[in-house]
Amino acid sequence: MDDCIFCKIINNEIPSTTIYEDDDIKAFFDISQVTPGHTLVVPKKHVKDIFEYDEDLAQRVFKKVPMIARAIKESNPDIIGMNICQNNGEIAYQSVMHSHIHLVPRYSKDDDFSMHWGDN
Ligand code: DGP
Repeated sequence: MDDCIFCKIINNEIPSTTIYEDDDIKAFFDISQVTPGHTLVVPKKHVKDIFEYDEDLAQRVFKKVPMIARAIKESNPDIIGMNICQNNGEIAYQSVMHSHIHLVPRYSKDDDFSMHWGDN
């Protein structure tokens, strides 16, 4: 998709801090870090939202999420939990119309960030 910012990141036309990549997905830091390490898992195939996945794509994308979540958690002993969320449709606050899964690490001292997922 020509005007899709995540397609451009996948094609390396726009830089990103990528923590994992394979044939099916790219995982990179969200530009607006809710907490440090906030990562987006993005299918390389352009699908708008959860309603456009077929079963094969869903299996190939979502099965990678636990592995990436573990890698993020293991990167910092202060990470003791994680919010995993996907917004689908403008009504659900999806702002980039290329499907993605948010992985938001939660820290033992999370009050320091004064961030509560869903407050904004
Ligand atoms: P959502 O609101 O669920 O559609 O989340 C979209 C996220 O995408 C939002 O948290 C900010 C992030 N984002 C938007 N543009 C860029 C970008 O150019 N680079 C990166 N890394 N993240 C972006």
